[in-house]
Amino acid sequence: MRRKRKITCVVLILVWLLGTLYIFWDGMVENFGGSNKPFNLKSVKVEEYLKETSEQDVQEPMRKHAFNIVISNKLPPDRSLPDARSSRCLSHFSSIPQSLPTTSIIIAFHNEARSALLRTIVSILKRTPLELIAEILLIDDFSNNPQDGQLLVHIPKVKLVRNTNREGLIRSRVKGSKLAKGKILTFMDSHCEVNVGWLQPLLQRIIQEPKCIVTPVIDVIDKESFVYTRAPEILQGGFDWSLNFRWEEQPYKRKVDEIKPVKTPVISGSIFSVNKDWFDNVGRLDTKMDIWGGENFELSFRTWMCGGMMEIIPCSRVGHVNRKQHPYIFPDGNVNTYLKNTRRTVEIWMDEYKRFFYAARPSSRMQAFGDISERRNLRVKLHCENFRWYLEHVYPNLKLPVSDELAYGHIKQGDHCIDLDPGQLPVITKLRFCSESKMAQDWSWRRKGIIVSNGMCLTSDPLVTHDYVVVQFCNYGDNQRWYRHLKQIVHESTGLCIDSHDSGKGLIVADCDDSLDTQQWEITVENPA
Ligand code: LR7
Ligand code: MN
Repeated sequence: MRRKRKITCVVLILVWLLGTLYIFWDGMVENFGGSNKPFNLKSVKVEEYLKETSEQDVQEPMRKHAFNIVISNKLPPDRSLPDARSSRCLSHFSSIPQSLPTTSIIIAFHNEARSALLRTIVSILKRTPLELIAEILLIDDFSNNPQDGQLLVHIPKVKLVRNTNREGLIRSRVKGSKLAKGKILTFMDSHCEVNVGWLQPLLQRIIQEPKCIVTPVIDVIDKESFVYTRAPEILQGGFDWSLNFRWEEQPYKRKVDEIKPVKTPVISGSIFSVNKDWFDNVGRLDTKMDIWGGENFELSFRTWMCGGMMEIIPCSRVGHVNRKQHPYIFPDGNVNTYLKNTRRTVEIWMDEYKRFFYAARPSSRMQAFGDISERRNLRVKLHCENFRWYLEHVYPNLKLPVSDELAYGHIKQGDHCIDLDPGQLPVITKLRFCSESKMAQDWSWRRKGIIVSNGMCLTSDPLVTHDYVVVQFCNYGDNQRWYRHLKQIVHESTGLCIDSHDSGKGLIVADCDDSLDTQQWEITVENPA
């Protein structure tokens, strides 16, 4: 009997000790780099806000939100998270200067689960020094129930704007960016949980590099269990030629420093911080894109090509609920919308490399993508580099697809390109000012020797077309085969060279003479790897 009591006593003391230790440790971790004025959950009227879990939700917990709503509703809004950073971030953090700028945190949402949205906000208030938050700007993208946002406005820092129509995530974020008061903008999905000390490393990096768009490591909150799992910090964002986003190893082999910022060719898009002035200057997001998709590529290409950069900051971590389906309706259909947005990106930024996207997704050619002239003008105004520069300098490990092309793109002399007017075949080729958007100037030189634009072949036929270089239906005959000699383009059967000296009339073939400027041709991409 006495022995039993003694054991109970020891067990109780042990439990108490462990409990105290846990609370102490948890508090230490949570407050490290967190708010110096602890956030009080009582200021949020949680019970008023959270909805009862309905019988239908219990039956089909994944149906409404594509994540488990029953589990989400059960978790406390201020749940603790494991500190996912490398331990070396702690010493790094202690050297962060005191004066950091404030940020507006912009959260667009459409019919988000209340428990998930609330947890996003509470996690921010709990793990961020309040003086660094200018505001938490909620953009309600015309959710069915206006109260989803309205009931949150009494929470410290929270402001709400409600769209009067469904605008989609892209226009909603741009709207938020225009209203924002902070020097830095931080965009975030409505089902995230920020981790300890997440914000300071992002802000600090932007102070050092004002044109750098930064993202945290995006940890994974499981859509079924809501378990928080740390993601590896050494990965960069990449893509294949269908423009599917993927995580991949960094290209260099040397030992990676796990707390150093990682340059990334693209960002995933759900969470990022950016200097507001730079964001405004570089063209925010493409507001002609609808609902969801593609905007992270457009932003990434534009940022890199127009003088900025993008990095993943390993000491900053934010969890995001990854899911497989969209839980909301796309008024024009999700495939159409995704393809429209992606085609805009491709047509605005990818120059002659767009051929690889269309080869990977032939059906996308049928998708209308609207007017892109404003975005093209922006590209000119900002003196952006071309896509080839991007591939060489930012994403050298993206392999070009295997193809039978020896060269492709513009065939040019200075700023003039081989071009043609539509008309009855054969059509005489001309030299015109180069233009990225003219399909007729886009040539593909195949291994067989043919040079093709729009399915027509460059042809010289002394008997029929005299000296003129024309385009004709492809017949793969001798008259349609060419080879490269230095910078000249030589007609295989006659040994004559394409020459532009009579450029008013059109391009001709003439005796090859390497000293003539009118026979020197540059091609945008030669011998692709
Ligand atoms: O019409 C809409 N209006 C909105 O306000 C549609 C959506 N939204 C809101 C929505 O409530 C959410 O807060 O926009 C936010 C993003 O929508 P999600 O969560 O449905 O998108 P996602 O997580 O599948 O989206 C990824 O791709 C998007 C492309 O447009 C965005 O860039 C997301 O931020 C991005 N998330 C990730 O990249 C996570 C990592 C993926 C990997 C690998
Ligand atoms: Mn999301």
